Order: sequence, then structure tokens, then C-alpha cells
Amino acid sequence: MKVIFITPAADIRRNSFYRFGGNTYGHKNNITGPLILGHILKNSGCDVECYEELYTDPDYSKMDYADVVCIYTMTCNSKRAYDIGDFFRNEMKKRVLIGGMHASAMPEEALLHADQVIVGEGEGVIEDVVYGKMKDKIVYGTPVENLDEIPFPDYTLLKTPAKAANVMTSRGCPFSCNFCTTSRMFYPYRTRTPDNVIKELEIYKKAGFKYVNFEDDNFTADKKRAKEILRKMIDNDLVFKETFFFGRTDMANDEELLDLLSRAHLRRTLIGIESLNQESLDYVNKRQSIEDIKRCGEKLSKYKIKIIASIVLGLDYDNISDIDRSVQFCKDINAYQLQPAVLTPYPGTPVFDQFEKEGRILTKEWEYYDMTNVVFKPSKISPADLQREFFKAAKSFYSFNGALKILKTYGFDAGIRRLAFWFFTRFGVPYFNHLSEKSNGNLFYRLNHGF
Ligand code: B12
Ligand code: SF4
Repeated sequence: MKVIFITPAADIRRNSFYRFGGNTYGHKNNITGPLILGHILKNSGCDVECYEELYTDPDYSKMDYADVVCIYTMTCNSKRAYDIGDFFRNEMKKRVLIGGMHASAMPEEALLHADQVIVGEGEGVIEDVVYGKMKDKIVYGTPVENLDEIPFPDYTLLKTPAKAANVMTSRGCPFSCNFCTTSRMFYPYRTRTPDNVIKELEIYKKAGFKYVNFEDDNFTADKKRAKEILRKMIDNDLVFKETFFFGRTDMANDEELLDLLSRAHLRRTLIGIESLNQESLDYVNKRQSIEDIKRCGEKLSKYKIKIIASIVLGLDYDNISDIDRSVQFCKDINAYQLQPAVLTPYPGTPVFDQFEKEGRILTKEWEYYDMTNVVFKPSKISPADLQREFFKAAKSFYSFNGALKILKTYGFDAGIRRLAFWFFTRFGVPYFNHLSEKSNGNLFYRLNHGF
């Protein structure tokens, strides 16, 4: 049986300008789910191909050979996923399965574009669904109990480019911030043993990957286990050129951990700073103090770990000056990158339920749910001002002088990348102003003139 997996990208992410910008942001990489499920199906005798739309446009009209088409969804690419689903079902007469983050929160909606929808983790059910043994329209997967028992992502199935291999050493997170989707989709928090992770890294080393990303939602949640993995990486010569990971400010309380992270080349980390307003941190249930954030900034620079500082814009207790303060703080700690994220009420999260109840959701056009657009009514700022703040934050952080500083500290490649950000972020506010006066139904116009 021939099975095709597709990871769609929203329309805006498939234009050349965006793809060029994406390339300056990081190394090409892929979500692991389709490569794991594909591996399970390959082991059962299927012929599997996986495609990822972020970097190239596969020609679906030539895929008449497929028996089953499996499509992943996150919220912002769900419209594109549904279009692909409709194309394969209606034009190519193929069987379509849909799964992933968004379909798991909105299975009835996804079912309008698929023959079957799988909710949650797919490992336990994918074979039975593909071979027609489970016929329910909506199939509920159960969380994998022992993550060491599932196959590794199989990159030989991937027909589109990947420069970095993504590794999930755990699933979920022991915390439960109110805007977070993953700690709910992947529940409860589970970990793999260090030896199992090392076996996977050996494969990527042999395959010639220079970069690896630890895409765990919170790699350092269990510090003892993280340290064990890092020691084994160092001892077994499994250190890559650079390994990205998602961390949390609490990792700065453990200097032995920071030293190991640095020695194992886990030297680029995304940290959820979220806000410098303690009321906001408490409101999102972050369980993090301003002191934790400050200590983290200092300690990580001591160990040469680059911080990608993520701040959330539009929290209920934040006003414009709180946002400006957060951006200034990220500059002060010389963060390597800033990731301003507009608060996004993803279906399935408490913040979605709250805003829905309060009538504050402005639109359910899911393609705008990508953390760069305002899709709800903030409590202290107007929607248009919040949108403008997003572009202003990026512009103010990515200054020309900041780029020179990064060039001096981290070298040529990092400096050039930063200069590209400086260039792109100049256009944000004019772009918003231009679209917000163009009455063609675009989101920015509606944010400015009302829905
Ligand atoms: C790697 C990653 C990326 C990579 C690659 C993504 C890509 N090519 O699209 C990069 C960095 C490029 C990226 C970009 C973005 N990402 Co991203 N990303 C991830 C991350 C960290 C890991 C994915 C992963 O491997 N998960 C682990 C595996 C085991 O899970 P899985 O892939 O979901 O697969 C399981 C199930 O979903 C299911 N399943 C999966 N596919 C299918 C298909 C079928 C048919 C079936 C039946 C089942 C099924 O079974 C699998 C096994 O259990 C997730 C967080 C997370 N924990 O998932 C965020 C995440 C998916 N990203 C997110 C977002 C918002 C984005 C961006 C919009 C960010 C931005 N502003 O630019 C973009 C959008 C990109 C796009 N495609 O349009 C959000 C999505 C939230 C939501 N509810 O929609 C997440 C959840 C992170 C978060 N903030 O919470 N991302
Ligand atoms: S710490 Fe990060 S991964 Fe964990 S619940 Fe909060 S936002 Fe989600």
C-alpha cells in the first residue's frame, strides 16, 4: 500500500519572500510525527513518502499512485490542510486521513475534509486505521506509555529538504500555562531514557546531519535526566555543530547543567520570558518570577548559550509600556533573537475557552492563528495598537547597532543573519499601515476599522 504524509504550510508561508526570510531564521527542519507514523507503516509493509510544504511545493497532481493520504494540521495551516484534503478526495478520489494538533482540538471540523480523523497521538492506531481495521470516523489515539518502544523518525521517507534533525526526548511538559497547546495535546508529561535518545543521535551522526534540534517543549524539565543525556553525548562524541532546544528560566539555577549544555553544544535556546509584569506571569500560570528571568539572562551569557527570547504580547494585565519594558529587557540581556508572539487563543486551551465565553474572539479564520496576528480583543490595548506593537517590538529589537554587536560576539554568520532581520523588520509598521487602510477585507483593515 502506498501512503503519503503531507505537512502543509499556510498560504503566506509558501511565497518566495517568506521562504527566503524563513531560511535566514533557522535550518530547514520538520515535525517528527509523520516520520514516526510513516516508520510504523513502513515496518508493516507500506511504501511511504513524506512531504513538507514549508520549503518546496510538491506536485500533488502527480501523486495518483497514492492509496492513502495522511495530512497533519496545526491551527494556522488547517485551512491549507483542508484544501489539500478536498483536492485528494474530490479530484483524485483518494482516501484521506487528517490528524495533528488542530484536528485533535476540532475533529468534527476536520472530518468535513477527510474520511477519518485521528485525535491525539497516532502511534497506537495508525496501522489499524490505514489497513481499515478501525472504521470509526473519529478515532481516538491514546498517549504512548513507553516512548522508548516507538520507532525513531525515519528521515529516509522525507522527500523534501531537511538540514537539521528534530529529536523529541520527551513529550509534554509538567507545567500548564493557560495559552499552551502542547502540554495539553501531549499529556501526561513523559520522557525517554538517555540511552534511547543516544541511539537516535547515533543515526543522525552517521547520516551526516550537522545540526540537531531538541524540540521537546521543555528539555530541561527533568534536570537530572537532561544532564545524563548531555554527559552521554559528550562521552560518545555525539556533539553536533549546534543543537537548539526549548528551555525554561529555571535551568539557570543549576550551573552544572549550564556547563554540560554548553559543552554538548546546546548553545541556542528559546526561553519563554513572556512578560516582565509579575501579574501577567501569574495570570498565565507561568510559575516564574522576574528574578528567575533576570538570573537566567546573566547565567546563560556566562556559558555562551544564545537566548531566543520569547515574549507574549497582549496578556490581560499588560499595557503598551509593559510590552516596551519586556523588549528593552531582551535588548539589555543581549538576547540573540527576539520572538515576539501575539497571544493566540488556540482551540483546546483555557485561554480560548475564556475568550470565547467573554465574546472576545474576533475571528476564527484559522490561517491568522500563527502568533503574528491579533485575533482577539485585548483587555488593555486596542486590537490595532497591539498589532502595531508586534511590528514595533521586532523593529526596535533588531537595530543595526544590535546586529554589529551580535557580529562581534557570535561571528560572521550570526551577524549576517541579524542584519537580515534588521532589514526585514524595517517594513513591518509601514506594511501594517498600508494594509490597514486597504478595504479589501484583510485582517489589518478590520483590526483598524472594526469587524
Ligand atoms: C518542529 C516544530 C516546528 C518546525 C517545523 C514545523 C513544520 N514543518 O511545519 C518549525 C520551526 C519550522 C515550526 C514552525 C511553526 N510552528 Co511549530 N512546532 C514544532 C514543534 C516544536 C515540534 C513538532 C513535533 O515534532 N512534535 C512531536 C510529534 C511527536 O508530534 P506531532 O508531529 O504533532 O505528531 C503526532 C500527532 O500530532 C499525530 N499526527 C501528526 N501528524 C499526523 C497525521 C495524521 C494523518 C495522523 C492521523 C496523525 C498525525 O501523531 C503524531 C505522533 O503522536 C511543535 C510543538 C510540539 N510539541 O508538537 C511546534 C508547533 C506545532 N508549532 C506551532 C506553531 C504556532 C508554529 C508556527 C506558526 C510558528 C511561527 N509563528 O512561525 C510555524 C508554522 C509552520 C507551518 N507549517 O505553517 C504550534 C502550533 C499550535 C497550534 N495549535 O496550532 C506548536 C504546537 C508549538 C506551540 N507554540 O505550541 N514548527
Ligand atoms: S512551560 Fe512552556 S511548554 Fe510548559 S506549559 Fe508553559 S508554555 Fe507550555
